[in-house]
Amino acid sequence: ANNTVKTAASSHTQGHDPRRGVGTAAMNRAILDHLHFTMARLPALASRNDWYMALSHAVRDRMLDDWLASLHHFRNKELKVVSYLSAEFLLGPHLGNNLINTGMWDAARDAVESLGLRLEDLLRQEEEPGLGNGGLGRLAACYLDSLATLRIPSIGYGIRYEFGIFDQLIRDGWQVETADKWLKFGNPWEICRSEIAYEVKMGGHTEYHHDADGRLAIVWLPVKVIKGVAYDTPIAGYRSRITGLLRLWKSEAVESFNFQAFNAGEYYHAVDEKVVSESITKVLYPNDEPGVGKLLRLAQQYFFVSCSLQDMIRVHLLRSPRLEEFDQTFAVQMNDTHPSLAVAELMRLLVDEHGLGWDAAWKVTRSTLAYTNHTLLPEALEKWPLQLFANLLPRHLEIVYEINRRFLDEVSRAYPGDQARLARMSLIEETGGKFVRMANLASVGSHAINGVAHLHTELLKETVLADFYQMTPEKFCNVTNGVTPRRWVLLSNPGLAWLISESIGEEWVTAPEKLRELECFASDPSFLSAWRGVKDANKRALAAAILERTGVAVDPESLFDIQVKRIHEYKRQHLNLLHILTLYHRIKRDPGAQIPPRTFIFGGKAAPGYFMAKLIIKLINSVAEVVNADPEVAGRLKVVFFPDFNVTNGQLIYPAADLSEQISTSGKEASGTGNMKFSLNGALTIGTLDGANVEIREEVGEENFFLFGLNATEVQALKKSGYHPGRFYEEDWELREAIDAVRSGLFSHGDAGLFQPLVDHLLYDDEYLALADYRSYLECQERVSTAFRQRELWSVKSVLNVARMGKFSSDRSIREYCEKIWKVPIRPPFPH
Ligand code: CR1
Repeated sequence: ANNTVKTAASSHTQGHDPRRGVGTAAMNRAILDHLHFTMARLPALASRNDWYMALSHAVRDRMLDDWLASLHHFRNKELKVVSYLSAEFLLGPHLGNNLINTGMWDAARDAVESLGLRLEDLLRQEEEPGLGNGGLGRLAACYLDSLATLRIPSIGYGIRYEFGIFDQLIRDGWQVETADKWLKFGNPWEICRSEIAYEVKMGGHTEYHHDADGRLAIVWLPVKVIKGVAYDTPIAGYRSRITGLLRLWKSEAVESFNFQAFNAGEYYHAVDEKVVSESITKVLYPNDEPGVGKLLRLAQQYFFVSCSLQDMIRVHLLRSPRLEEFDQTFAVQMNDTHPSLAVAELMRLLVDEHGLGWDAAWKVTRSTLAYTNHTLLPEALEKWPLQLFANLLPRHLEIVYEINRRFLDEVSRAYPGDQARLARMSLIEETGGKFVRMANLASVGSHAINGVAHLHTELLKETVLADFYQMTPEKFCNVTNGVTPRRWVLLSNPGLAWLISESIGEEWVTAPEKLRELECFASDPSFLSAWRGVKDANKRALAAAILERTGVAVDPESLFDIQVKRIHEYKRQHLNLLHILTLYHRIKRDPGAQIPPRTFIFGGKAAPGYFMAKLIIKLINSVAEVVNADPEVAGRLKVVFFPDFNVTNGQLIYPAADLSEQISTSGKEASGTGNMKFSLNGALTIGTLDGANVEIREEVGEENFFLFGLNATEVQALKKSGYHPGRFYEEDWELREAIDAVRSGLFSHGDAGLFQPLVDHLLYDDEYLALADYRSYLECQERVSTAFRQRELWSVKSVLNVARMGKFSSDRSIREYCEKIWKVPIRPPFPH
């Protein structure tokens, strides 16, 4: 495996500029210099982390020329800057990615080896910045990669959480959360810009005064002012000589000491202020859907939105004094509703602080902002209790009311007498408690609204945003998600990258439509055997990691059937379990059953307060314990829960999959992006017609995709007609057998009560129709098993999947955002 890494990376190292000192000797010198001057260590005493830090600093130094040149673009009046506002950026480790994208891999590896170390070991030293929960945050990170690669001036704005997404441990089969202290050994990739800092007001009340000219002046008198300090991280484009900017805000006290309190002798009280201020950016909320009424979360959202907009206005004023032209300088994308306070904050900054009239401010606000929706789950639509909102943001509430007053006037004019519609579209919900509806605020304040896959956008138009679609259909468009082939193939699957580049050249990395050229290799037996060789090596590497982390030995020859993603009922990890239980029973009943050996691998975190998701993790581990120890299925079935699924582990897992599980209830998964990562790495998909699965199947061909289950229309129809999961249980004896095994205590050392809540949920509610789709899923899995026995044919399908996945590069998504939403010209590719 070591050798593959070397060769694969080597083919992607041309094109660097020798002036920047990226030769091996220069790197060697630079590492030693940083060890000495930055880490203050002698080589003989240096820890692995010291070496990692020294190497990372040497690499960062070499990114600075491009970075400084790129930052210059922000001043160029001709270039519009894309500003991506996101509460989450799930970046994954920087070092390997930066080496790949800048073309310094070989030099770094050789330099490190000349110092008696191994690059692999130093790469493993990095604590990944887990500043996101799942797909939404990882999408933001893929988009930063593509923006830089496509040479589009861009800034990602977000929050520098001191603690990112928790680390997951498994104890006695249960998830246990531990704090993610990712900064404990220092972060060599960020640069603190102490002088780029803004004040953010919170709480208090507003007062109205008439100034000397008789004009109304609105003054917001806050109870608290917090300072946001910029921390900048360079984002290397792939060989583009452009380095994008990720600017994350850390909260601090405006004054570290409250001198009044200090003088009065209350030393501890004086420091309190600092503690409270710093708590704003302390920790990422680990939920993939919002919990209602968390004041600190609203404060986080406001804090980063305000810092970011103040920063953009500063940059704009360097170009032009006219804030009416702000939309010429920036295109601002709101990644879900988390940054949707931008609508009210930009209005406040323009009207209250910079003296624009309301109408001019509204025009520029709308034409600057755009909103991406990432979920249809009604419980995931953000809304803030009105009182809480009023207490933290009194001025913003006034602005929201004014936006709403004018907006509802428009609605009434368009739909006279339609009170129900007014109530639905209002920015304020008034049925049973008052709330501010953030999706409505985002929709009203944006010139463009997009969903993240074709089906999702259509459903958005029909359901959650139907009223907005009817009133302003021209605002709506779709941009199907994508993932970066740099991190997700080149870096994480060097063997496959090498084989592809050997066959069709390297252009696919930035022009993935070129992958189509692989189609003609799908009939070449020696190519197919090399293809299998790569997959087998990846499976062996994953098997070794599984053994190390879980103690379970798995057979790399078996079918690796993998489901990794957040644990959620709509994603239906429990449906996967029902299949496993059925296979288990079939083999026990009939030891001669023709079932090719399978290894079921799960991974994913559950929100700490989501009981049912945590119980599903416990059930996976409990089934694993029984199945893995049963001699009657030995060598035929294995079940593994891979702990702490994150970007680093994903890079090991996606390339090793034979089968990708994308089995959400149709209509519930907005897009999915793991589905793309698997398929791009040669896994075949078993999936429903949900999210981007629909488009993946269209691209790869229906004969290369295992489809099952109800579609979104059928799901809606079944629900409407009254769904009775108990009937499916009664009528399908194998389903009954599987569920009865769980409720019997077989997997809980006889404790029949342990999984009762899950069983009851399935039998009496089953919101996500697992029982309705069970039989179809099982039959589809049989087709998978049959197909897997014909290894040659399976490999052909695997090649065709990769060959036809070009559409799902995040470069294509970013180009679409540029054309449809941001109105930013696509620049010609950088000549390598
Ligand atoms: C969706 O659930 C999608 C990502 C990125 C998630 C997933 O299907 O791929 O967004 N949504 O678009 C989400 O996290 C808060 O909503």
